[in-house]
Amino acid sequence: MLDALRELETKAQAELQAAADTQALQAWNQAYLGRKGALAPFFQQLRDLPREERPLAGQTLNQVKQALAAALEARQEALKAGERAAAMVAEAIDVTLPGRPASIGRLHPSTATLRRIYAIFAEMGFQVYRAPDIETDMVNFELLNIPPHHPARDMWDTFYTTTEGVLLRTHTSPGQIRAMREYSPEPIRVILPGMCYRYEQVTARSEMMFYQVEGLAVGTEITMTDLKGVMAEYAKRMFGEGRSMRFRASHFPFTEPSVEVDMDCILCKGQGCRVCKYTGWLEIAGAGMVHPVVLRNGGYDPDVYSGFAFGMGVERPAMLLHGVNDIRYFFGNDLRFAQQF
Ligand code: 2NL
Repeated sequence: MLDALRELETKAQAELQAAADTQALQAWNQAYLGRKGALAPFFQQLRDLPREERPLAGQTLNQVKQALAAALEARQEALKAGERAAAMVAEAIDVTLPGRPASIGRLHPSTATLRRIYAIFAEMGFQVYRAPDIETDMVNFELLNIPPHHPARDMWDTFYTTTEGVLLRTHTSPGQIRAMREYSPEPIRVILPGMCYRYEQVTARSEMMFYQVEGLAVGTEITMTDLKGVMAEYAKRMFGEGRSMRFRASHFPFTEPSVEVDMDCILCKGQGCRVCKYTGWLEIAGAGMVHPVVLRNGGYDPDVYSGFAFGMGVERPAMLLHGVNDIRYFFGNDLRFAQQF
């Protein structure tokens, strides 16, 4: 029996060293140490041995069993260490590689254009005034000399809230009323940027939401030549030297007289092309001298004070400068558009 045991141990040890993964180790454990393993019959045989042979045989049997169990544990540890070492090599990270740069984004094309406009007017002494997008009918229309049922309201139809008389502003002009009321009787020079809303068929040329910038100067010595100089300076700074200007008579309820401000077409230099509809001129703003009624609504005595005002879109100059032919790109949320700026 002792010889058979020794032989079994040698065989088991050899097989154990050959076992290459945890599965093989488990199989080995069952084959030798398990309840139905190769060692079990020896315990059976022990009982049948003559009394005097039993102690030595029992001792040896236990030694072999313990030796095999210890060898299994050692082999398990060795395998695990090997797996760890392999993983260290396979999953190694080069901590000296440079990191991936974080994407910091960029300004929306409308925002970038707005900021250029701020900078130009800031140098002419205009400060930026902010006003709410949600307005009252009173400030959006009535104080701007547009009474209920005035035909001009058709042009400025908008979105209404469920609260009577509260709506989304159709222009930034109501903010100018707020600026005048805050500063009168001090003279002011402000520009007022912001989103405006119109109940409008959306096309390549008109959106139902768009940015607008309005300018307003109120003081005791302000004339239409100031308006013309400011518009000419803006056109030059925004679109380049050598711009010519023209004023065409127009009408707004809140200015008198009112004009449309044109500059020579920057694409064809006044020769006539598709962009200027073969007129040689591009409209860049609506403007005029502040109507006396509006001056009074803002808190200024029209017999003492005068002022000029202008209003212009923001997407339009961006389209001209960057050759964009459809205003819907601006709020279409397509990054491929925004990333070109
Ligand atoms: C346009 C025309 C304009 C104004 C806006 C204004 C504001 C006050 C008083 C007088 Cl508080 N005028 N704003 C004046 C003339 C034209 O905008 O075509 N905008 C896109």
